[in-house]
Amino acid sequence: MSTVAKLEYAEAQPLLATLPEWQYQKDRGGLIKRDFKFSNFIEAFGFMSRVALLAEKSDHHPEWFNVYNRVSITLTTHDAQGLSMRDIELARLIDDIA
Ligand code: H2B
Repeated sequence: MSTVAKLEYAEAQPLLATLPEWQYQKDRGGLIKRDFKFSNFIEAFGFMSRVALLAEKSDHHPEWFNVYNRVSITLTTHDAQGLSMRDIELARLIDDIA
């Protein structure tokens, strides 16, 4: 099992300031969430497909919930039991796609 450094809130804060669309929650050691709304299911699923390819490439995977045109994404690192740089990096890539 790989070891990934957990970001404490104080370390995460300046990084989170660069991701204003993401909400930090201290649950499960730290996580970030963002909600998306698209015009229809195909748009939402297309977005999810693009995120899935990036996630697989970096071996870091989102937790998400989709209903029709809405997608809610939670990013946290199980291997770190909280937020890590992997979540920050994936959030940036997701923002670029959205
Ligand atoms: N995704 C997320 N979000 N957190 C992890 O700790 C994680 C992951 N670990 N994707 C990866 C896969 C790990 O399980 C594999 C074995 O590299």
